[in-house]
Amino acid sequence: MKNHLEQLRTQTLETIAKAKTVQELEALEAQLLGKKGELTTLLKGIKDLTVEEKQVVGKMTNELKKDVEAALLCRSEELRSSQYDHLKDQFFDTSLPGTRPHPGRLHPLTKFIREIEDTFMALNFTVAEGPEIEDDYHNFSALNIPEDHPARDMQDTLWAKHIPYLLRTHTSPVQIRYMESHEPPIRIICPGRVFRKDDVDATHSPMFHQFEGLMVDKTTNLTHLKGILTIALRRLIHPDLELRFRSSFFPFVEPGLEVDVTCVLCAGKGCSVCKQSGWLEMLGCGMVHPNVLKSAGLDPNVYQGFAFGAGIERLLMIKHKINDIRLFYENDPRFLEQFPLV
Ligand code: 2NL
Repeated sequence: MKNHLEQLRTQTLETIAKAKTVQELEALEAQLLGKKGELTTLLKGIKDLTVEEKQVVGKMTNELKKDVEAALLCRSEELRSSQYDHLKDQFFDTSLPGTRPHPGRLHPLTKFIREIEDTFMALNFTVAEGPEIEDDYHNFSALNIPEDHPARDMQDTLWAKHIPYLLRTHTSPVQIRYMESHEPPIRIICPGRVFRKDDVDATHSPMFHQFEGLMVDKTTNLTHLKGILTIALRRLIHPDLELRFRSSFFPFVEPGLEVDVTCVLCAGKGCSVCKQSGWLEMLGCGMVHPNVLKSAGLDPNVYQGFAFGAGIERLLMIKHKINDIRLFYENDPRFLEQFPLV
């Protein structure tokens, strides 16, 4: 028995010292000290020995167990500390700066559209959307645009193969459809893509973005229009903007107005962008023409409303001094990365 224990000790300690991986060592530990392990069984057997045997063999077995545990721990530390030895001759300078993160961000147009929506939602407006492929009734006729108006021209509008369908030239048809299906009071904002048969240059693109707004109720009037636009443009472009309303003409409004704002670049002093006038043209607006209300199923003797429309790229170009509309569609990171992340 003594011999057997001596042999077991030599063998076991040697096997432990030779273990090559932590996993191998863990398997060995289970095999020796686990529930049915070799040493566990020996220790359990001690109680059946005679008193004299217990004194010698019992003591030896307990010592063996202690030594085996110590050897396992020792080898395990050795293995753990040497597992990165192969990296020792690879110099790693922990003082070097990390790789700069390169996160994506919202496109400036997407971001501005969300700002427009947030601004008008804070004023109790709802965002309305509609089809980009329209019929000539909702895009032209319902808006009091006569059959012979130049806007309907083959030269200005992208007509589908199957007339009367076309790519909407403004987002007004969304507002017509909204009036057809909703009772006043109406307060909506309609941002979206619009299409014109234009050749590309620094200020033109056959696809661009527009937002229109519409408010209809029994007493809605020009003072409401002026108040809403002042609050919205100051929040969207610059808090110090002053607005100037000028008479103008659009077939779908009467009276029609154009809104100028003080030039954000020179604060109204006069520069090359505002052509020394101190004013920039921002949007068109007016009181909804009675014919338009009638077309959309509203009685112009009961209801009145205001509407406005603006080009989103144009507003952003003014706000950020951008001189070429094509920059919005080319997605050159050198352009996009100049806009803030959030
Ligand atoms: C501009 C001018 C404008 C409207 C759009 C509108 C819509 C309905 C009824 C009446 Cl449903 N008017 N929209 C009114 C005035 C001007 O846009 O220059 N946009 C870029």
